[in-house]
Amino acid sequence: MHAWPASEVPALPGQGRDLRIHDTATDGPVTLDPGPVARIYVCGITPYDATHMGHAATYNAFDLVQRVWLDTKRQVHYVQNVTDVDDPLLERATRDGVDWADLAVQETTLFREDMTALRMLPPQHYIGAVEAIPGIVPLVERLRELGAAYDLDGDIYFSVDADPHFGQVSNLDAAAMRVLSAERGGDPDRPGKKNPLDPMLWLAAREGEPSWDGGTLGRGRPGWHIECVAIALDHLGMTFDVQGGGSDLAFPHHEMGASHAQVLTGEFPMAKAYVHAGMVGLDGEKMSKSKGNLVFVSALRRDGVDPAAIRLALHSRHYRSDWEWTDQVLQDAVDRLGRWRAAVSRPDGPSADALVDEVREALANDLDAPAALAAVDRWAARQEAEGGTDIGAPGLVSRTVDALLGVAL
Ligand code: 5CA
Ligand code: ZN
Repeated sequence: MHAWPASEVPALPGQGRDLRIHDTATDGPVTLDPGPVARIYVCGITPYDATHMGHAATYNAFDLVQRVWLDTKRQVHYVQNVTDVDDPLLERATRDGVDWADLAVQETTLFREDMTALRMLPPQHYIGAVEAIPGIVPLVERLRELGAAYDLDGDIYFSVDADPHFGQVSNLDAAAMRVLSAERGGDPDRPGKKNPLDPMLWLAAREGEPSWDGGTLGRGRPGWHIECVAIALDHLGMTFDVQGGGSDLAFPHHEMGASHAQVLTGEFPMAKAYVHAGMVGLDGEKMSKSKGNLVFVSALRRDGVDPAAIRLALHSRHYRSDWEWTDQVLQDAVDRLGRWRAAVSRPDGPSADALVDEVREALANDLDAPAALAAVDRWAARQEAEGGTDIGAPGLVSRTVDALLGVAL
């Protein structure tokens, strides 16, 4: 499918910094050294109830990853999926009495509009699960040939015991994995499974649900994890730089995906860093489609909130922390945007050469966007208090904020 239009990223003077980022698998920082083309896969939405502030915060983090790389004059090869067929989407369509495919199209369209308004860089490949099915089927067949998949009443499961590295993304014990599996789309209690954690690769066609021709697999539809693996391997290959998503994807989704890919290719690891954003909450609970406690980007836009202010609000919390969306978070961002715009609209100001380095340094240090905001705040405060004579400074600040933070002043 098509993605959304890219906003331009201005080039900055001087040298960009290599990204040091927290990797869930090693539970520590890694300094990534991608080649001339950095490769990143970010899990996309399941298209219903998009785009809430939790989604936006997660995509914001991975937009920053790309901006840091682009600032080092690398190209970025970015792939994102859309889970446009899966249990939660079908359940929502049934609940609301709408066609599941129409719901997916409508919500994906809204997501594109929100991403465009927020100036999030688009993926080069934006791929739906449905369009990936022809690539998924041979992978499941291959896993069966390798003895890493088995049939259970027509459904096909992946055997987690086939991967010697299973468990090395999330580093959880078996009991914790079992709990999360049940909570997040797995079926650990289904009788007949070899290992309760084994995830579904291919679901045999069910009455009243969409299904596709799966060749030797029979009619059915793909499991969730193999969807992302097929798309990632097809467009990025193995051992790409970053696999990204919210922290709720570390297990089972990224754990299972890594195992599928590692068994399929015999290579390890699938990604050099597994990067996870914290969960955004509202009124003390994780913002989630199933709970319905959602603040939508589109609703704020309709209320006349400047998307640049939404973007600054997202930057105001570190991507790895769990945080609460409140009206005050947004109000602070609106105020900050006003101060920054006033500061750059003057014909001259204090030198901004050091500021470029401070913002670069902050973002290269595990995407410390709050520190980057603080650096710009200091420049804006100096501008307001004493001004300056550097006629290039306001423009340089604008370009820095645009290139590295995705905010047009
Ligand atoms: N389609 C799958 C990934 S393949 C999926 O998880 N879709 S989603 O629509 O449920 O979530 C899309 C992204 O937003 C995921 O990375 C998820 O971790 C993230 N996300 C969902 N809720 C929140 C939240 N409250 N805070 C932060 N990120 C969230
Ligand atoms: Zn995914």
